[in-house]
This record gives sequence, C-alpha cells and structure tokens, in this order.
Amino acid sequence: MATNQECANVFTKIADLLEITGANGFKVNAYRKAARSCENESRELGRLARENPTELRTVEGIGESTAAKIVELETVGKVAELEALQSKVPPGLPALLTLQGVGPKSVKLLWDSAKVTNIDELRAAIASGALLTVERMGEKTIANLRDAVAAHDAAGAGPVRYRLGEAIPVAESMLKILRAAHGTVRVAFAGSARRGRETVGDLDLLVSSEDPAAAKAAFLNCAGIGKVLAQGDTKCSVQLATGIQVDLRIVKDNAFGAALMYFTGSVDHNVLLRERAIARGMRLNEYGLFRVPKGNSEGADLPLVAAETEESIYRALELPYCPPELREMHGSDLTKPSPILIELADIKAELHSHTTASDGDMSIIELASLAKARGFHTIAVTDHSRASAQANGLSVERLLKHIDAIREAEAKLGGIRILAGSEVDIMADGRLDYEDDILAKLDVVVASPHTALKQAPQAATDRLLRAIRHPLVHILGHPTGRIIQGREGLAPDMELLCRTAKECGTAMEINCHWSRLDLRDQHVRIAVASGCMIAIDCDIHSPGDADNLRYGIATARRGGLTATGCVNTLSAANLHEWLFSKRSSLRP
Ligand code: DGT
Ligand code: CA
Ligand code: CA
Ligand code: ZN
Repeated sequence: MATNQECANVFTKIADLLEITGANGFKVNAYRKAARSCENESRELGRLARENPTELRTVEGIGESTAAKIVELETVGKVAELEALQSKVPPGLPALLTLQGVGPKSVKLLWDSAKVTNIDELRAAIASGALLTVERMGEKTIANLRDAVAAHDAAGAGPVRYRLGEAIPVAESMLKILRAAHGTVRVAFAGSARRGRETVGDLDLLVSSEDPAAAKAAFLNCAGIGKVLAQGDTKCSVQLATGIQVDLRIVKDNAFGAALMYFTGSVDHNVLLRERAIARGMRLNEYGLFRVPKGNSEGADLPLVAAETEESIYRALELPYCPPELREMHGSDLTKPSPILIELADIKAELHSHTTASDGDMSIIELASLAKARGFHTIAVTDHSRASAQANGLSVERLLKHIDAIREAEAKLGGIRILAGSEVDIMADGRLDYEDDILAKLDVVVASPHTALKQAPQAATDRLLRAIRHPLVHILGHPTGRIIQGREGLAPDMELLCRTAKECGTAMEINCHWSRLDLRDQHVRIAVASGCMIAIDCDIHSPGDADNLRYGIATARRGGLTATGCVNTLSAANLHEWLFSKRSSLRP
C-alpha cells in the first residue's frame, strides 16, 4: 500500500519538476500544498484510494486531479504525469535538488544558463569557472554551491532534514547565548522545531533586543559555526559545522509576537491567518497586525492593531489561540478552539525502561532514583525478553530473579513504586515471547515488535492485534518499529488497532526517543479519535533518555492528545488500578 509519505513524495517531485521546467507558479503551489496535506493526513490515503476513493476529496488540499494521482499510485504503482515530467529532464538533474540550499529555481537556472544536468557537471562547471559567466550567479552563490557539492561528496546524499532531538538541543544552546547577550529581552525558537515536527529543515531563532548589534555579535560568536551564509542588521544565517542551518531574526520587543507567529508557520497556517486579516480590513505580516483604512491599499504607517504577543494577534483576529503543534494544514478550521493539550508537567510515571539486566546502563536503584528525582510516583522496569538476544534479553530464570531484585530495590529506595515488568517481544505471528504464567507474575507488560519489521501490512495488523487483545498486555510498545530516516517499519491498519486497543483497555505507546517517535503524530490523531489510551514513555536505557520526554509530548500534542487520554498522567491509585485490572496479583 502506498504510504502517505509516498503520496507526498510524488507530489513534491511533480512540483519540483514543474518548477524546473518553468510551469506556472499556481500549479506548482497546488502540488506543494497537496504534498503537505498528504504528510499531515491521519487517515491512510492508500487505503482510502483502494476502498473509498471519493473520500480523498475530503482531504484539505487534495482536488480532483491530485486525488486521481493517489488512486493511480495505489492501483498502478506509479504516476504517469510524474513519469512524463521525468522524461522531460535529464536523468541526473533532480539529484541537484538534494544539495544543501539548492531549490528548483537554482536547478532551472543551472540547467538553462550553464547546461548543467547533473552533480558531476556542476562540480566541473564550478572548477572551470564556467558558472561565473552566468547572469544572476554571484561569487557568493558559487561558493555556496561549491560547499554544497563538497558536503554531498563527503556525506553521500546525506539527510537534508535533521531529527528533532538532534536539532532542539542546538537551538537551546544558541538561545542560551542570545539570552545572555546585552540588551536581550525575549528569545524563542520558531519554525518546524516549535511546531514539534519530527524532522526540521533548519532552525529559526528569534530574539528581541534593545541592542541588536550585541545580539548579532553573540549569535555569530556561537561555537560550531562552519560558515556565515548571510548577515545583516536584523537577519543572519549560519551553517554549523554539523551541516544544520540556523536562521536568526532580531526584532523589536513590541513586535516579538508577530515575528514569532510568522516564523513559527506553518506556511499554510500563515496563509489562513493572513486571509482572515484581509477579510477584516487588516493586514498581517511579520511586523504586526495592522488596520487598513478604507481606500488605503498600499499606504505606509498603517495603524497597528496587535504585535506584542501571539495571543493578542489571535484575539484581534477573533480567533482562539492555536498551540504551535496544531498550526498545520489539519488545523484549518481556525475558529474551532483547540483542545487543552497534554504538557510535560502532566506526566507522573514512566512505564518503559531498561536496566543493566538487559541493555540499559543503570541499575534498578539508579533508574528509580532518576524517576523519583523527576517527581514520578511510579517507574516500571521493563527489560527485554529472551528473544531479544542481541539486547541480552532475560531468560525465564533470570526474569524471575529480576522480579525479586525489583521488589528488594523498591523496599530499599522508598518513595516511589517500582513495578516489575517486561518489554516482551511480539513474534512475527503475534505470539508473545514468554508463556502466560510468566507474564501473569509481572505488574506491567509492554509488548513490542523488534523483528520481522518488513512484513506485509495485513500480517502486521494480525500480529499486533493479537498482542493488543492478549489479556495480560498493558501497552503496545513502539507499535510500528519505524526508525526515522532509518527504516519504514510496519504499516498496520492503525484505525483497527486503535479501535481494538480501546475495546481491550490496552494502551498504545508514543515512544519518546527522537529516532522513533512511534506512534507518530498522524497515528496519535487516529488513536485520539478512537478514544484508546496512550502511554508516553521514554524507553529509558541511559540517564539522558529521560530528557526525550519533550519530543514524545510534542508528538502527542501534534496528535491532539489531552492529559486525560494518557495513562502516564494518572494518579498512582488510578494507574495501579488499571494495571491491576489486567492482573490478579499486583502487590499492594
Ligand atoms: P523546515 O525548516 O523546512 O522544517 O520548515 P519551517 O516551517 O521551519 O520553514 P522555514 O524555516 O522555511 O520557515 C520558517 C517559517 O517562516 C515558516 O514555517 C513560515 C514562515 N515562512 C517562511 N517562508 C514563508 C513564505 O513564503 N510565506 C509565508 N506565509 N510564511 C513563510
Ligand atoms: Ca525551519
Ligand atoms: Ca528557516
Ligand atoms: Zn523496544
């Protein structure tokens, strides 16, 4: 079945090729919008295309022709228009788009004006100086191209996007430096990182300052800058040695909210806000929301309505505040108040963690002390089961001893419930790796797929359903087994899984590690709609893993999860009661 990402990729490729071949911008934008809506859609488009193609038209941004292409992709396995476009350009040309900072416009220019049709020819054209004769191609641009080709040669076709957990710490450390600069009033990161997307193309930082020159100097002095791409009084862009690009905007504090709103995006959300402003006789841009007096269309110095905070701008547009994580295509009904989304502080328990008994770095006491220091009332120790031999999974004999060790540690440490659990492997056919009489001895069972992650969707659905329905299983761990930028993982019928999880009182996990984020945002939306419980767990192996909670929370918020839908927010009594309801022997 075609995944939503595959549908999105088709539309992105069509848009790129249209732009390279000089098609009109309106058409290009329609395809880009279609690509974004595919990425954002929680229903599975491949399934819709097969079972109920007319429903495709209900997806925001999908029209008649794009819907037909999804059906074509699903049923034929390829899209004729894309193939036709590909045949119109030299085969090596699209690869130029994988170069850092090279978009369709640059590719078109390189092709039209310098006859460059692939990366090798680009390398040669840079070396020979041939590019210098191209109009609109300055030395700076050529230097950037040279670096991009070098980076490509060094990394292969390295990732153009960075995973959230790789990007956010970089943003935080730069914000810390900006915060300390003379004259700084407020700092924030914006862009896709603030919206909590699982990967980001670049980082967008914002600072308001009474001493813009000091802010700029502090930014350009940050450690790890490989190259300054641009610098002005209000805008700077750098590329770090690690490859990631960081854009900084320096603004006046009374316009911080407007800038934050604008640079948080998404582009689609901004467009909707701007249209709303226009409809109310106002204009919205990165500097503020302004009133446009009748008859004055292009005047300068329009009267300011709001700019200082995002809240004030939403209010002036007569809209409820929209949390950044929901500022995507699917939040298109802006007038509908957002649910009160779950927050980090709501989490009171960790239900998936590993000790040195399997592949963790900490003892039971160390792990539980960490959870206690975070103010959690409960930590579940869930080491791997025997089938995970590479992770030193526990034999039945070792597991039984481990349970005793957990009871001892709990008595010794005090002040936190330490539950004895297991992350038990779900075999390819859905059987679990321990017998029921063993599972029944545990307080918590997280059942996870670790092998056979390429099995067909139907087999994956059957396999995971069996685990969800197992009366001794509490949580389905990292349900698809995907690794971001690493492996696709399983593609089960998530709606059916979540519906069944609801019926069985089983929770679906959001695994917080930034390389997993599994369930992913679209799946969380399905889970929330189905009403099943969700667990948000850090799958702790090392002390630092507990800090990944924020990424799981961001993913949960993107899926519209409220605190009440998450088992980790329950009081100790209610949590233990739920766990107990699948047991007869949870010790008091
Ligand atoms: P990324 O970096 O690809 O992960 O995604 P974003 O959303 O961070 O995109 P970026 O860095 O290009 O721009 C940051 C925000 O600035 C974006 O979310 C919305 C705003 N923005 C940028 N370009 C435009 C534009 O052409 N029109 C509008 N309305 N907003 C824009
Ligand atoms: Ca960005
Ligand atoms: Ca940017
Ligand atoms: Zn696992």
